[in-house]
Amino acid sequence: MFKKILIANRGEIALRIIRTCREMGIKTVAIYSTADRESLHVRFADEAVCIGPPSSALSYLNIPQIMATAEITNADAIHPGYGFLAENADFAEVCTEYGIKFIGPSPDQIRKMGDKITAKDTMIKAGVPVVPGSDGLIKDLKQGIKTAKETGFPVILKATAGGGGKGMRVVWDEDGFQEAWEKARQEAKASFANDGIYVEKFIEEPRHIEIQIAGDQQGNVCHLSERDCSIQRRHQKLVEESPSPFMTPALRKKMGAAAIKAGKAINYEGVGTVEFLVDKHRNFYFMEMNTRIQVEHTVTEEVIDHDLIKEQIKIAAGEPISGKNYIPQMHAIECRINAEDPFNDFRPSPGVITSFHSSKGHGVRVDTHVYAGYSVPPYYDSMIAKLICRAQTREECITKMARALDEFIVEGIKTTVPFHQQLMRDESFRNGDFHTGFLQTFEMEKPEK
Ligand code: MV4
Repeated sequence: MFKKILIANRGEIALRIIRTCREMGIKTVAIYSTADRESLHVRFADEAVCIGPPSSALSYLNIPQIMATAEITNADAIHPGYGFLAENADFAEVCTEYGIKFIGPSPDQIRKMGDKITAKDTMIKAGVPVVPGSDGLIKDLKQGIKTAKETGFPVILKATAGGGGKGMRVVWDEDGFQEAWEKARQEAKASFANDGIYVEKFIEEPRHIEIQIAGDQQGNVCHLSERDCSIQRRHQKLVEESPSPFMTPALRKKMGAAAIKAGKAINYEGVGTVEFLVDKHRNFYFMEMNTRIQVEHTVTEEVIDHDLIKEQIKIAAGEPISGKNYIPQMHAIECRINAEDPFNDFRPSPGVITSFHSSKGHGVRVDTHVYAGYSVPPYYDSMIAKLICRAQTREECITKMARALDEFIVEGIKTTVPFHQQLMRDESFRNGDFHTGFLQTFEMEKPEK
């Protein structure tokens, strides 16, 4: 087992990793930017090294600086968390060159899933269902229109280097194709320095349901059931839950088997997530694979009662997984508490938290790095806490979440708490009747004063 892990991240996930390391008897090294001096991950790690100024490019993305810190502190592994360098194949490669274990998949596995056409092609070969569309990249406008007509409108244009919605364009008919094609290429080029585009049939009102998997160095892959992440705003998830209210035992069996096929196809090592679009007839299609621990891993932890960070570390150290699939035994929901103003188009709201009280009580979990007096820096992701509730049934879980939100107090900055309070009372949400477009029509009720 590792003796010392450097955590190449910040915020709640850095703290989350430190907690598991502590329980496993592994020492931790935190890295931090000058903007994060007062963050709890700095205080709770065994060692902490300031690695640069606030800008991510000069701190949390600064590979030479991070590797130098790992060497100086004698870390034998690096945990990348999510975001920052978590899906950077070059970083994983550098770690290997330094003889430091990257806690996650191999550079090759990251690359295979990072390029969306390569990923899709790998899935087709593995027998995982994908959305019908072009066979690889579209070369020019003429071929694009031809493919779109063969696929049948509406279609969606996607960037092969994309993910998370950037460079995507929906096209409803032949007349709209040229403009969408040009815009998608421009956006992809500007965002990813890669203007490769492919075409897919546009699935209307899909749900986003993802399957958590784990694979070990011995070649075993298992699934840990699903999370429903359909409640998103501009491709930012706000609420995740497990099990999905749309799931059936038969669908879980099929999607679980498909996710395992996906993992086995790339010899996947580590925990990862296979994302699917699910249409109203419960047809499901591979969308992308995330080769990292995700923000919402906590809902899975709650329903199967396993520490997924511990699982990651054990796999990285060469220990085999149990090999059995896990089915939710409870219901869990996560609300992302962001420093954003939900009454003002979710505008970021950084600044000093003057008062802070997090929800407590039976079935309530709060993962956060903030406290009263903490100043939320404007430089990074706006998520300041994750509120996770667990109960026997979905209905009880929603009731518990509403109660927990009512006692979540943050003063000094605006947060997404009021949004979640209103969502938990929404009839369609309560009925599990929603898809990825749900928040486009959800209207926030303004406060009276
Ligand atoms: C789609 C789709 C409909 N049809 N692909 C959005 C992010 C990127 N991962 C893929 N996305 C979508 N791909 C086809 N063929 C609809 C979306 C989509 C979406 C997916 C998941 C969660 C939220 C979404 C919001 C808008 C569009």
